[in-house]
Amino acid sequence: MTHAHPSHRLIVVSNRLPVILKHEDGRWIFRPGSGGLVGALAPVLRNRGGTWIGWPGVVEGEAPLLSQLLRQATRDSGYTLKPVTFGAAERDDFYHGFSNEVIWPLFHDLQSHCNFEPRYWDAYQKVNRRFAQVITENARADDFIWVHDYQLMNVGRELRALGMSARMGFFLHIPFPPLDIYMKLPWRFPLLRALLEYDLIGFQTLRDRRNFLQCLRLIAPDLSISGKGQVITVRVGSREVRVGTFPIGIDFHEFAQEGQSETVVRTANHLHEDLPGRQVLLGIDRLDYTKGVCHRFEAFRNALQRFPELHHRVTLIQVVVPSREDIPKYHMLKMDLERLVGEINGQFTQSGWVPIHYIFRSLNRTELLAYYRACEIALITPLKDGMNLVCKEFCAASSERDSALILSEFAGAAAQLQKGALLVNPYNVEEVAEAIHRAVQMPTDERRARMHKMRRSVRDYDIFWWVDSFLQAAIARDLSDFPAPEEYVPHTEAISL
Ligand code: GDG
Repeated sequence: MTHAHPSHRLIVVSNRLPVILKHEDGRWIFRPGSGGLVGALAPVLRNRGGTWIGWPGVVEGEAPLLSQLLRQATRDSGYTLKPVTFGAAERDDFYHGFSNEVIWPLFHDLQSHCNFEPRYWDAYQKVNRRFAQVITENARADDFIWVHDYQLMNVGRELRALGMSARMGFFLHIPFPPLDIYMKLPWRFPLLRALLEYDLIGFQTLRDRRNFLQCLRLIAPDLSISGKGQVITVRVGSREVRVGTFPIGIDFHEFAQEGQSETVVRTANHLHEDLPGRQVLLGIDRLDYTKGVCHRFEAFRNALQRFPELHHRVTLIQVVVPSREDIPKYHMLKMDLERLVGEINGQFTQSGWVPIHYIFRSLNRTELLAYYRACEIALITPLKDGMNLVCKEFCAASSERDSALILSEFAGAAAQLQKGALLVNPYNVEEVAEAIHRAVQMPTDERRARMHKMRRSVRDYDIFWWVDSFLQAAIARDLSDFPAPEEYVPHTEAISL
């Protein structure tokens, strides 16, 4: 594998550092963070040398000797970690406030969930400035700075204000909303201008990039675009900015191998033994209203009402991983989910069959893989999702012969998996119910053919491809080497006028 400019150091910046700081038995310890991003970026950081900058999970004053602890934690990793710290109140307004009560709902098209509190914007700017200061202290002019996600959109502008001349890229992990929705944001123009300070801006899908360019036309009516592939060039006044589409992937081989390991297969068999003769549907999501779990439960109820032959034949296992519970909307969602599970199970349970198994906790890695392996049908129906990695992990870890995927057309992954998944509109509970019915009856040959296509795509466009193509796009001379990825266009029913 090639990595762009191996001689240039890489500075990765994300809201959280890739380690988790914990206070256990009276002392502070670090646990390595898991997840695709760490796994893919760590080798690049090691090869090129570099630094990861982010919040260590504690606020100012909570953990003394933090820098020393971080040095110890990464002694053998081949790269350094630098913490960005701030006070508890700032953290609340920046993270819970602006990031998760303004940008998160708005960028997922849920403007009614937004709390446009002016104080939040001040904290967002301040904390982004703080990140920029720490980057400036640690970066050189010939480094490449790669900033991640919606919490840090302003960092580029703050860096330029501090005189930073290094090249900088930004990747947005969540969707970018359509113009009409973006326009609701009280701080819409400064935020767009801030994004333009990056040299490369990456989105998950062509849909997100198109939305962004439409918004850009508002502040730059003379916008000129060249190229039409994966990476295009936008000239705004005197600046030239590259804008690309980089659908994030997973470490396919790791999931495929671990999915077949003895422990996982044993645990999976054990899980299925409790559900003899059933087809098991699986949902795994963070507690989040964008993941569409309430609509999913309604669709499952609709399926049980309309297709009684499914009784005793299907079970839905829904895992919800606790997240952001101190935000009121998340707390309310938790209560709605519990009420719906109670209602639906109360309505349909019969001796020997409980339709929904609801798990509210996070799973360890073996359990996660065992659920992927044990369940025949993944039911992934977010109302909107940047990509959704759970569906890709399911494709990699499950058995090709027996598995099927029902996927929301509003997940970023729909573009890539459209030839193999049963795509649904998650708001249309009858359509989702019919897809459940169809998936349960799908013959093995069809399952295998569909899953084969999806696995090939998840394998070819994995997390290493993603890192590599982003870093290449930052420096490549010829952008025609970057072909445009597939796009999902909903099927329309022909009408005659
Ligand atoms: C954001 C964007 C975009 C889940 N439950 C457990 C567990 N997980 C892991 C999964 C997966 C990850 O968490 C969830 O990733 P998603 O992509 O589904 O969703 P977000 O957290 O919302 O991520 C999203 C992503 O960024 C990457 O760009 O795809 O659209 O919203 O990896 O495996 N892991 C363990 N136990 C669990 O219970 N160990």
